[in-house]
Amino acid sequence: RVDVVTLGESMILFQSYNQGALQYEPLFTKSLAGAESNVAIGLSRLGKKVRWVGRLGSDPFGDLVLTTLAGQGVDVSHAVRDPEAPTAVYFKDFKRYGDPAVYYYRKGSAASRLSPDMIDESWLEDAGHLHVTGITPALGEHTAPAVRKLMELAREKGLTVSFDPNLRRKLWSEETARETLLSLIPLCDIFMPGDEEAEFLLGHRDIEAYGQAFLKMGPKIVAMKLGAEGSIGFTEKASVRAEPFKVDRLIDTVGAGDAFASGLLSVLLEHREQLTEGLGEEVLHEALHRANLLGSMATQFKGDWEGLPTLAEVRGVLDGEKHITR
Ligand code: KDG
Repeated sequence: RVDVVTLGESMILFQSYNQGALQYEPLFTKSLAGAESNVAIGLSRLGKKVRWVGRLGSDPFGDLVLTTLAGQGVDVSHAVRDPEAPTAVYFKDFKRYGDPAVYYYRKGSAASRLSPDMIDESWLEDAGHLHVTGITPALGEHTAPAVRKLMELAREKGLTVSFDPNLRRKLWSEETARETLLSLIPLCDIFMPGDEEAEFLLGHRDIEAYGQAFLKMGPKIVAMKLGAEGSIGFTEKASVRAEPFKVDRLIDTVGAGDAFASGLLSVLLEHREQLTEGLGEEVLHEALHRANLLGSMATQFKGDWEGLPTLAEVRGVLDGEKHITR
């Protein structure tokens, strides 16, 4: 049984070794990145069975994506190789203040060539849940209908679906982004925007009102990230706030939202029956609390997912369970 299937583009990430300005940095470290594979790794470390599906070039970087994910316990047996297009790469430019800037080299990549006719039912075999993000629809001419088709198929097959809008303004126009992201919200059960993404989608600033506005579109749960303020969750019956965790050394914010998604889903999927019948406030709080912890942990390590915890480490922090370190 597979707990979660996710579809997305995974790339090779180059980060400056000394965290200096990109153009003057002579040394780079090479790693894996991609919002959906970050979630896959996060969930796998928390003990869930996860399948990552995506298109990669028939090149060494495609091999590296697969071996890294497989090494993290993620099932990559349904990944597709494209002999005619490359695996994408991207660079992270650390800034003295604020979020790192990212530079993508992904136009024409294998993943950007995804189209609805390539969606394969077998990707969802034996699975309970599908997780997708708003990055994939932005990648190519036919990727948005492809994501829509997979979400529809998942619903038909009785899977629950989560959707993180992951707005990436560098990938598409604001108008297309807004229209496409809004059109996919009705196809998910769990919607997880950040407050700025909510403002972008709804066109006004009112955090308390966002929950009901999105719930009206179809999802059963809205889990909203508030950055350093923690998070807030909404169901038809309740709104629940979860406090943030202290971040001692803020190093890299990229990947924090994916860490949040892993923490959230790892709890919610333990209560799958409640996802459709109505989620209790306690479970929602526990999910947001763990999601906040993972988000804060991700920001304290260089790299998108390297700092993500195992279930034992999460229990160590949250329940004070002793974790022997030496
Ligand atoms: O959420 C982290 C992602 O932004 C990063 O891994 C790269 O997938 C990526 C993207 O498209 O921005």
